Amino acid sequence: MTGTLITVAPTGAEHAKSDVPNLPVTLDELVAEAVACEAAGAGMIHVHIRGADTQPTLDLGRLRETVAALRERTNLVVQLSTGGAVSDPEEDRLRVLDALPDSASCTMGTVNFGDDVFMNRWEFVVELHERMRERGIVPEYEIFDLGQLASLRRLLDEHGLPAGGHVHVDLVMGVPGGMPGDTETLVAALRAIPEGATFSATGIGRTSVPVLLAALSAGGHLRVGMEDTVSFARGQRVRDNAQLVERAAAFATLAQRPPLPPGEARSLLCVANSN
Ligand code: KMH
Ligand code: ZN
Repeated sequence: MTGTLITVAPTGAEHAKSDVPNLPVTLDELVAEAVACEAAGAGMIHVHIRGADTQPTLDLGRLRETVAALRERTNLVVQLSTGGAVSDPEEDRLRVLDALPDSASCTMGTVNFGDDVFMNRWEFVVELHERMRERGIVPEYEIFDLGQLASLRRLLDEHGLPAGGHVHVDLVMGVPGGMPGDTETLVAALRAIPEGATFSATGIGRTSVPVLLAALSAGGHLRVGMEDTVSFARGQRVRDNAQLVERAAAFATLAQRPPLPPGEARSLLCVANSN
């Protein structure tokens, strides 16, 4: 069994800087967190960016600048979110790919998302998949509910393998409206994952640690970060993203599957070397 890929998702699109003052929202804050997270054991970074007003943005110039800065200061696999915020239009989400990251997220279906709806129409998902392959960008298929794994199989059957030829799935568990973040659901998801695929998992909020332990025990990889949880333990706010990566790395090491450095993360995901 290989080591553990730890992906850090440091910012997300949901938390407000006013509520979470240590959320990295400027480019300098993001790069500093990325450097610290790489030192703590992260191999990949899942990036949402913010504008000068601290609100989520998909501005292409800023995205390009962010990819360049992360490549200059870290060796992390740089994954841009094409999910954005629930209010982002499809054309803006597709344009993210023109920033040419190593990897990008591709959510496999529409899901209720708290009080909102995270829209991912079938034709849109196919367009993301095709455009990523044209650009040599390796997708991470984001799964918020079990039926989305059937959609992933359909996508691969009808439209072929992604860039790099390897399929990597991220189970995003515990979103209100999506699948619960527990061991039973993770095991059910594993039955439906395409053969030969690797997977990581993350649990939102208080499901973070249970999902981490379940994923590790099932041979999976891990995603952690303030996009998914801003609470480290009951009554204790997260110090920074590196604190979450350190904890994941410690659990992975105890499980005899230490963190994969970025070079090995690239091999696992079949991401070409960009540095
Ligand atoms: N912010 C969520 C609406 C992704 O990054 O691809 C979507 C999301 C998934 O975070
Ligand atoms: Zn995201």
